[in-house]
Amino acid sequence: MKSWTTRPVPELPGQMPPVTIFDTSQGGPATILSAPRQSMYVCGITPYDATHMGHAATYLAFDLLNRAWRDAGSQVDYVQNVTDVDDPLLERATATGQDWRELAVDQTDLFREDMEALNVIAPAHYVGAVEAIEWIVPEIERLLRDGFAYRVDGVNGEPDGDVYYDVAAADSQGQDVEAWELGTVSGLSEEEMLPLFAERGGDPDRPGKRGKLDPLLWRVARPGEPHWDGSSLGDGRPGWHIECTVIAQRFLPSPFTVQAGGSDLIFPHHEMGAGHWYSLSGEPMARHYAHTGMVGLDGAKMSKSLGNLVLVSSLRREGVEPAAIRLAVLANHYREDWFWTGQLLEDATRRLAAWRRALGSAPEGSAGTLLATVRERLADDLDAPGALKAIDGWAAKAVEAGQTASPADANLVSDLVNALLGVEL
Ligand code: 5CA
Ligand code: ZN
Repeated sequence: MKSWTTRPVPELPGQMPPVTIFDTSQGGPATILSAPRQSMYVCGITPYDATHMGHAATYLAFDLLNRAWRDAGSQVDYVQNVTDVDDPLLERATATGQDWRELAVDQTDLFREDMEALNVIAPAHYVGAVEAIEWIVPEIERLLRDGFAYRVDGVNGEPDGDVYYDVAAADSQGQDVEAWELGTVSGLSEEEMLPLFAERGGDPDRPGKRGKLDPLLWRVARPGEPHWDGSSLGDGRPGWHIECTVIAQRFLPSPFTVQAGGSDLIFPHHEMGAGHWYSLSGEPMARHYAHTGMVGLDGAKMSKSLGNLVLVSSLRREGVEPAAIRLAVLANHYREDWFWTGQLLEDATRRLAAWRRALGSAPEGSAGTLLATVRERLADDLDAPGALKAIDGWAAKAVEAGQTASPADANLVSDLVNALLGVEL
């Protein structure tokens, strides 16, 4: 599927130190080894509604990592999916009487526009679930052959043949530190997993399953549901976790550097994806697993199902400058859960104006120190709020200094804010 256009990223003198990031599977900070190539998969949208501030915050957080790696001189292999067929999308299309394909295309187009407006570096591979089905089918067949998956008979008029992942068969029970076992990514106990599994698309009580936490790999065709040729699996459509696993596997090395998304994806999505990957390859999926906090509005998680949304596209239509939206989001640390407010946007707009004003009186020799501080803040678990404060400090001093404008320093500050934070002054 087509990606979006990346705006030019200025080159800076010197380079970013190695980045430390909070790794969910390690339960603490981990330093990402420097390497000529880094690779990242960020779970993409399910396109049944427009991009809200929560989605934006997740993609902006990992855009900082992408920018940090590039500044460290690495090439970044970045892949993102679009879950362009799944239950919530089909349910929304049925409820509104729209064709599900049209809904997905419209919302994906809008997402690309939002990402471009927010100056998010585009993934090299932006891949839809539908276009990945032909790659997914043979992988599910392989899981069946290797004893990591099984077919379930239908009850109550349901068709036979849905395929599930056999968690117990795949769980290597600590035989090798690199191997996957249930809990490798999330660190959760089975008691903690069960309610999350049911809440987040799983079907713990489906009759015929071997284990309650076994996730769906292939759903055979039901009347009125879209379906594709599944070869020996029969017509149907893929489960959610195998979708991301196979797309990542197709375009990224094994293991790749960072598997990323919102904290709502830690379990079951990234847990099961890592299991699928290990069962298919005998290697860990990713070196690190990184997750953003949840953004809320008026006391609840912002979500399409609750309908409490602030949309990037609505703010843009109201004439809000995308750079201000970007700064409003970056004023929060990516791992925190936080609430969107109008105040955040007002503060960001003021901050943007203050930074722009300060460029006119950039003190001679001030930009190099600021560059080092911003790099140091971002290398420390993507501390964007700390980076913003450092730039505020610089701007306040510049305004105090008054007349001593240095165009070279102004240029470097403008370049570093653009290259590292994605904000054009
Ligand atoms: N298509 C799947 C991932 S494969 C999905 O979760 N789609 S989504 O549209 O629901 O979310 C897209 C991305 O935004 C995911 O990485 C998700 O973790 C993140 N996300 C969703 N809601 C929020 C929120 N309120 N705050 C922060 N991130 C969020
Ligand atoms: Zn995903």
